Amino acid sequence: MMAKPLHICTPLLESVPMSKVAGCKVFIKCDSMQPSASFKIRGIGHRIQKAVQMGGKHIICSSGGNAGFAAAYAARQLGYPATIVIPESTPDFVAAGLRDEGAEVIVHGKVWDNANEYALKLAEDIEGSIVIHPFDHPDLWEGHSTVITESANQMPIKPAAVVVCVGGGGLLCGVVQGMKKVGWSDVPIVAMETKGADSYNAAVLAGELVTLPDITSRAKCLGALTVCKRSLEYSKEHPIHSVVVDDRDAVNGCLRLLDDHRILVEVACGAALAGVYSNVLRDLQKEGKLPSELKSVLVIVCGGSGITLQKLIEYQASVGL
Ligand code: PLV
Repeated sequence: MMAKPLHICTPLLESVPMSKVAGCKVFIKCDSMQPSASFKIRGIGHRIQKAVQMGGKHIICSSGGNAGFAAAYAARQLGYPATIVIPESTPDFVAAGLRDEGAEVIVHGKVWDNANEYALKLAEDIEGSIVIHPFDHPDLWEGHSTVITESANQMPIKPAAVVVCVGGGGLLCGVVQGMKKVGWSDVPIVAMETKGADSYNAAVLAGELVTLPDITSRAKCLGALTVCKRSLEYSKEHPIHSVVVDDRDAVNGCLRLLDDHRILVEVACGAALAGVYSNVLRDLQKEGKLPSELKSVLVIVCGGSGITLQKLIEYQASVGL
């Protein structure tokens, strides 16, 4: 029997301000309320519970921050040591938060991909260690799928589209799988990224995995140089519209959500919010990619710990808002 999940059931709210912008009912799934501040605990929690059942004794996780937060939280809850490897782009206050969760923190490399190489090497020297990948593992996707199965129970009507952001594609894989489970396989997904972290869009356009030369977006948690293979395969099995916005749109999404709902999220999450606030849905409707009338839309508010009010104000100034 599987142990009790480490994630919580988060609120699903009808957003009146966002509905006004989109011209249809917008529901937000508030995964920023998770104990680790993002959806990540769903998949990471499930993956770690299974891994320790199989004999894992020490959790190692390479992360832009949030997968690490989830791993550190899960390890502490389950009573195992955790080592989290983060790149230099992860803010210091996130590293401090990880240490407060009881994890050992190692800063290595410029972007997540460098931190991941280091984590894999580290694992060779720690007996009983298990390396938790932040976006590429079937157990992780299984855990992430609960964001949809839960939403399906909470939504008064079936959505006409689901909006979600894409980093390495783990959340996207979980969303597709969850949608399969609840009979939403016909519902299009709008997969949002920022310019400079658009590895999914590059892969979809090329029809094969593409490795970006660098991550230049402020949305560092969308910053996987290459997405997971499964996410690209799903682009051929499920209706998915890949959309890239500017950092300005993503930061604007964060600012608007804060004013509209008093919820503070990372720029990574702001990319998904731009789906509504930057009229991406309306543009897709105009292009005939989404039905001209949408009854309702579900937006996954994935959250993120790498943000403070001060940092958001700095981002606001730096993008000229
Ligand atoms: N962040 C990963 C990868 O970073 C991490 O290690 O935390 N929204 C937030 C707030 C996130 O933290 C992430 C992933 C995503 C969205 C994207 O999820 P994914 O990677 O499953 O597509 C480099």
